[in-house]
Amino acid sequence: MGQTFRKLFDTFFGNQEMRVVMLGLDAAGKTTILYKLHIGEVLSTVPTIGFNVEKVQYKNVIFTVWDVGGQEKLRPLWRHYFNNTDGLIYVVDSLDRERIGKAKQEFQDIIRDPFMLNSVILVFANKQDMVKVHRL
Ligand SMILES: Nc1nc2c(ncn2[C@@H]2O[C@H](COP(=O)(O)OP(=O)(O)OP(=O)(O)O)[C@@H](O)[C@H]2O)c(=O)[nH]1
Ligand SMILES: [Mg+2]
Repeated sequence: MGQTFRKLFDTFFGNQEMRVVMLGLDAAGKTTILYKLHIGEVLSTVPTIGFNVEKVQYKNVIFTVWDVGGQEKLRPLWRHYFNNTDGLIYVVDSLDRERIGKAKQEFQDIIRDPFMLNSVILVFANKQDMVKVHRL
């Protein structure tokens, strides 16, 4: 009885874990977002070769967030991060009009992958501060 209750309690109130992968073209702002989520600050970044991974807790959910380098030569490696992914954050540089078609194509390739079919998706239109500056 005690154990059953414990299991029920964990299901509703215990920490849940979710694996999230953050993708997008190079310089979209993935690493900046990761560290803003993780430590609450905007750090200066360098292009990611490989990946960064951090745990971020929100209420009773612990998100393991994988931030993968977005340079063209690194994109074929993205698919190695798809298995067991609960969520995709796809980051787009809102100012990068020239590459919006490329960003769309890469996004479609990701969401068509069989490993991503059950993944929750967030498309994050980043650099909104600069969009406002450009409108002035
Ligand atoms: N103005 C502005 N600049 C941003 C924003 N987010 C990121 N940046 C800048 O954009 C540049 C690239 O940011 P990163 O976070 O390194 O980009 P990334 O997507 O991780 O790039 P890769 O690692 O190459 O895939 C940096 O100079 C950031 O400071 C934003 O919301 N507004
Ligand atoms: Mg990066």
